Amino acid sequence: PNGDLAGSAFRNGRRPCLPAPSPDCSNINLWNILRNNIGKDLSKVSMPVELNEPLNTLQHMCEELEYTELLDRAADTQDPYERMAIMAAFVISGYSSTYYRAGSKPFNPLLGETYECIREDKGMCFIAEQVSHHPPISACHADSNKFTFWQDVRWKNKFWGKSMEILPIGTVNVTLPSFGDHYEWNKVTTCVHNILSGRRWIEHYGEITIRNTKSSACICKLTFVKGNYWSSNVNEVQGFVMDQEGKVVHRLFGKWHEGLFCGVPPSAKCIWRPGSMPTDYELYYGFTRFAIELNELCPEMQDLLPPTDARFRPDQRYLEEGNVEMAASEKQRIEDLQRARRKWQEENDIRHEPRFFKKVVDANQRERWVTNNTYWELRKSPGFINMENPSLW
Ligand code: PIF
Repeated sequence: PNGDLAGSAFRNGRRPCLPAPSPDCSNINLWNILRNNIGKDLSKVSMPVELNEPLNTLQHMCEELEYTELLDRAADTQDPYERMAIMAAFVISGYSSTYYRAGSKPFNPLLGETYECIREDKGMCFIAEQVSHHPPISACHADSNKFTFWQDVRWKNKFWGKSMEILPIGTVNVTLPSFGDHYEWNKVTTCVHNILSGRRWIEHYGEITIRNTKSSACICKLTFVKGNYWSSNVNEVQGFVMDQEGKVVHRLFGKWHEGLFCGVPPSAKCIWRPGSMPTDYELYYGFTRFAIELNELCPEMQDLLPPTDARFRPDQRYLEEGNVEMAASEKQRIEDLQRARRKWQEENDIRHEPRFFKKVVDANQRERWVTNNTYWELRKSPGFINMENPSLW
């Protein structure tokens, strides 16, 4: 086989497609839901499962790691300016999978829900946990020989009638031990257009600054240009790598769904381009190949994963299998269970403690969630199957 689909499916044995196409959700009246909840924080409204895709926000954070080969490349790049340009490509690549994803939203994980992802092919291990329910906060951490990646994500929603803005709060971090670098950056605003009618589409806009907190040799500024549906600058990204004196060393331009170039056209060099989409992706939630693989539950993993892993969440699994009725009733049942747990904890004055992440206060007095480094140790010994685990569903 010479198609890269067949090649990678063979090489790592991962599934090449979802078990069922996305269900038809044209009967969902989003307008009614939104009208009945005007002025309310939408994260406190239980949404019909038909609006969801069979991935949750923890798995979404993992999707930002589809192009870790860029981090590997950065870790092997001597020149700090070039290294920063590759970091910029990595930052932008994290948005590429959202291009075909305006149709649905991820599952909101239950408090204490986890997700692990081991990618031998990428040399990476990822772990995430939902550390807060209201407001929803997801924390994650990924290790590799070449880099460490972590972030915690919180959103604010702004509903504008025709569109909805998602304003992320938080900092993304990457360290490259080979150079002692610690990169930090913010995320841009995401806007879902035509929420109520017409063809939904996603836009990202705003500025990102990438800093290396361990060296002031250079910084990178990126602008995700706010366009409109008709203009050609849709999804455009522009930016530059600047040295200590403020002199531009590299110019960057491209589109977050198409690729990033460094230099000045026509001699600019392409630093990153997204992979091809799988066949019939429109029928399958617009998932990339990487996204398709995220919720796969291989038999040999069953006994190794904690029972809180998203792969065991029944409503999400039913939706993935195309069984919307069961997905809907299970979502309701699981949410009720969570409400009962919350009530019990409140009555007994118990505060929820995340299992694999701890809260720290950073240099800017902001609360951050970072790994407590217990997940992989416990997985190895005694093994989650030999431990007491929270039962979420
Ligand atoms: C439920 O989550 P939903 C609600 O939080 C509900 O309040 C809670 O009950 P409780 C339930 O336990 C939850 O399951 C609502 C909300 C969740 C996110 C963040 O899954 C992701 O039913 C946002 O959904 C990314 O959804 C959006 O928040 C990307 O999942 C597009 O706010 C939203 C999203 C708004 C949907 C607009 C549709 C666009 C396609 O009693 O415990 O409070």
